[in-house]
Amino acid sequence: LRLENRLRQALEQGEFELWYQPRVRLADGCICGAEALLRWRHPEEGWIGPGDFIPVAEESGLIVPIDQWVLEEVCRQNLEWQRRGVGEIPVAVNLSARDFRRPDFRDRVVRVLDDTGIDPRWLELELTESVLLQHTDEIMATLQGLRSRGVNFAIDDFGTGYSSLAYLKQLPVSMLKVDRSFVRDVPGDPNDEAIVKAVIELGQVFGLQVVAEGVETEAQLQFLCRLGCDSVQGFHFSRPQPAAEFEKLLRQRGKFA
Ligand code: G
Ligand code: G
Ligand code: MN
Ligand code: NA
Repeated sequence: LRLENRLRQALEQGEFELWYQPRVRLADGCICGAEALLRWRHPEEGWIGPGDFIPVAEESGLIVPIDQWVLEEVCRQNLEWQRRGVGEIPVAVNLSARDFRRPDFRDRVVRVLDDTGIDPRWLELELTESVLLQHTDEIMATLQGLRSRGVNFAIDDFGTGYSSLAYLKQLPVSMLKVDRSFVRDVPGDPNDEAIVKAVIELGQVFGLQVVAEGVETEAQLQFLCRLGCDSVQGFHFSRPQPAAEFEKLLRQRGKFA
């Protein structure tokens, strides 16, 4: 079976699962958010990560129904955590450029919000800079429409694409996520140190939260604290976890000391 057909079947048969990685606020060490990351539980091959199937899903357009499922599942799961008193945190969803280019994208997100009844402040949508390269007016209207409903946006992998400062000023985004390629060699690499510092300052100038990704060491953490980064994600705190494991983390270690 071609991968494309197999992916369609995987969606129909419920073989996708979301794992959650905490985002930790540096001011107090609390878990202040999570990012949902897609995994495929393949009956024969075991867990398959998004790197191995997202490109085909994007090419074929299947990413649209897959990400629709992701949005619904994230809202459902987050509401369940809220109802059971586990905690209230915003959960971020990764979206592809193709999602944003669909004319019905905004209506579909609004429908998920209305159907689940979740407060939109608990949903964050991650977009990459590639989203902004085409159909800028339409994309801007979509972002503004959802922002006016209370949905927050983050620019993912920030620094690796083509963000112009002119866009950044106009875009209704509230968060920049520093790509982990820039975090890997700090402290130490003077270029990466300068880039991370510049993104944090950019965030401060534009009133945007800055999240550093891929934090694996105490030295990276200290460096980011010193520069005034708002929050971090990375293996130093936690790998992405299945929902039940993430729930334990939220209950037991709502705080990383
Ligand atoms: O989980 P991992 O680090 O392997 O993710 C690799 C890439 O897959 C990341 O760039 C991430 O943005 C993307 N990705 C993960 N989950 C989803 C998803 O639900 N939808 C889309 N469109 N991309 C995702
Ligand atoms: O592009 P995006 O930022 O959505 O990618 C998230 C990916 O980064 C996920 O596949 C996740 O598993 C991975 N990731 C998260 N934290 C770390 C980390 O500390 N180190 C490395 N190498 N990868 C990480
Ligand atoms: Mn992401
Ligand atoms: Na990223």
